[in-house]
Amino acid sequence: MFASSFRLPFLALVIASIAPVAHGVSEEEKAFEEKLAAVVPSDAQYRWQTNHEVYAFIHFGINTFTDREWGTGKENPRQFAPEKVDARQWARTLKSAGMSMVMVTVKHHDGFCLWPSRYTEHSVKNSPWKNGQGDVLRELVDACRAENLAVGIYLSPADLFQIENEAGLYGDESTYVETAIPTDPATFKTDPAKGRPAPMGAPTFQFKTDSYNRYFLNQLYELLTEYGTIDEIWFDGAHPKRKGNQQYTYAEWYKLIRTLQPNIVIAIKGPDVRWVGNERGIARESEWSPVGLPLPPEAYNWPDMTGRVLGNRDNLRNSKSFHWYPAEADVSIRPGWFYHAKEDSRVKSPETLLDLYIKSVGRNASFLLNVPPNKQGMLHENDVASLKEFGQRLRDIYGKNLAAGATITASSTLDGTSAKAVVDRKYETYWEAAPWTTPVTLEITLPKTVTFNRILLQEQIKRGQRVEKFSVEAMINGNWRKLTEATTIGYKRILPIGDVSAKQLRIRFDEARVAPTLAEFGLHYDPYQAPTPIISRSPNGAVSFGSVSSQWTLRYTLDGTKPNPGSPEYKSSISLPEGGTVTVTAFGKKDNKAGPTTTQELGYAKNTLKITTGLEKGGAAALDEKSDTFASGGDSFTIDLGSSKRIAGFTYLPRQDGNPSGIIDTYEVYASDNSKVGNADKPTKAGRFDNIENNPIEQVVRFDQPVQARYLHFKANKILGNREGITVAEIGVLAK
Ligand code: FUL
Repeated sequence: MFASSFRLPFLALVIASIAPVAHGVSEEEKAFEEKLAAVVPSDAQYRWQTNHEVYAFIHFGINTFTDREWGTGKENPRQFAPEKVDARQWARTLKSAGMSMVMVTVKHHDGFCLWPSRYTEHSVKNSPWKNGQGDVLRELVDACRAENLAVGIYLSPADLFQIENEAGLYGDESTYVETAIPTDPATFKTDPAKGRPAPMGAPTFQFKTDSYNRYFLNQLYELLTEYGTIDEIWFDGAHPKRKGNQQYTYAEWYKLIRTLQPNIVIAIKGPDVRWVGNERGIARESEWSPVGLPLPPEAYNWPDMTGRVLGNRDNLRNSKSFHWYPAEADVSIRPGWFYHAKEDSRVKSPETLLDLYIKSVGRNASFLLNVPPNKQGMLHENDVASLKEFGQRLRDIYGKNLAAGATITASSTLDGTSAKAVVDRKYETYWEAAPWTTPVTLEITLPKTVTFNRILLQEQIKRGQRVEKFSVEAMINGNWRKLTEATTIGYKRILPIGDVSAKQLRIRFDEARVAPTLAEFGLHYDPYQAPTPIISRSPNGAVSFGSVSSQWTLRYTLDGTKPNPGSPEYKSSISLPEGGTVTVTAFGKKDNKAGPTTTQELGYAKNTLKITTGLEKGGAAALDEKSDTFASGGDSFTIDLGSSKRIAGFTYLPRQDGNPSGIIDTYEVYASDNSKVGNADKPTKAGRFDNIENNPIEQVVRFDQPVQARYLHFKANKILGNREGITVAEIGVLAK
């Protein structure tokens, strides 16, 4: 089964010996490189990076019960009604997936609190769960301590309850006054300078602040003084709604947080951990932890950094200051962040999770994987099964280093460091080349020939992040062959390649800031690689499944159930003019073991639909079954089905190029036999695509009941950005 030699499409023979190149670096550039190499993590960041690679997000709250992604703030606490909250089951499962921390949404944008805060009635206190005596955070903290897991907290700065309710504090235009934290809840509004007794030994604070920030600071105080050590706090930047020009007094928040929990990291809207820039769990190919800022860090308010390139030399040249700002890649195990029963069959497979592990942890980011509990307050069995298998495979693949026992020689070594350090399994120790000696090579001779398909490298981040360009070669049949090349390493880099068998390897560092450094080198083998089936469809309705290798069979169903080894085998494209729910699973030919599954809801064949009004620019692109093209224009559009047909709902794929402009946020849809919408018509469906800006996935909307109509009229009441009108990558009309 193991390939005896190397197979990659882009084989390149590399010159067998490397001639030393004079390093013509100007003094000015040297000084710049030294400055960049000196950007290093704080103690808290170092602790976080070295302890937390894969960890969990738990999105749980009112939305779990209303089946939404973003709430409204107008919910009733009585809607929070889990049958039980089995935090022990969450913690055990997450532990089995190899996770080290659990971060829970104690307050999401809707404002409902999962702990009994003294400063609001909009919390578990007034829910039927445990007759108002429960505290989700307490249960989670206890469960995590029992499983030796760290705890993180997501506290949403946006707060719809405080916006919508009459006595709400958010945007109430109150004045900034002397405030004691913790404030006496009885005099919160009348005498905020009056404090309440602090828990034993806890510091107290004096701030000058308005009522919403007072509320927020007091909640932070409760969370950071009553639940033991908290490792990470997460401030999201999203704002479903704004009011009264409410500002956040970040400097006060950070001061309170750092004083109460000196080892914590402040993530996203904070200086310690950077949002990777998407909600797909994927870091950049070149992910730099040192970034440049236009202001000194103390004066900065940490906007999202979503650019394709961050932190390379040219990007940093004009920066006012430099800052260690490592990336965290977040994604949900399901399409949404909160639990929705309809997504039970769309749980990411262990293969997909392993792939995301490489694209996050293996690209110098951490992997924050969301697993949402259901209405029972439990993790669903599909999520549990996938997580357990993921954890098992992580241990199998990365638990053992096939490069152990190797002999290493370096072409240049800084005094006091040693090439041996890269296989000593101690992250603290490292090898480093002498300054300005690139290209530098590390030659690795293994005790015996091994087969591998994952190459792992780690820089010692106390030395900053330095490597800018490197390649890995193997001696194959007497010649050095390049296996792969990349730019950054950072805390960890994993490079996936095809199977290679070799005994001698060479890492060639071509470019680095001052000098390359390496703490660990590993070779690993992933025997599980299974293809994730890709569903594609042509405009005439023919459906085909891609991504099969000869070792896998694809089997499918059309009724929403999971394929089994008896389901029909895919041989050639299937004609589905009316669409339906298509589910495909890859099965290993040898053992019939199920691999990843993909599922998609398809509507009428796109060539039976026509855009008759709106989307003036490239209207056909909305119906071309290509996700990378999009149509745009206007604030409404009409689809003609040709004749009156059954319509069960629609699908909307927002533009996929990373630019949110024109994405529909709030809509009305009218199904009608008239080619125009009349004034008296009522929408068949109206709503908001929650969180579509950050997570622009396909939206599937079903009508309350199927209708019979020839036209579907879409009206956007709110779109994101606003330069080119509505944008639509794909629109579909569901028959079933
Ligand atoms: C986003 C939020 O708006 C989502 O609801 C979710 O919490 C995600 C992790 O962050 O920006």
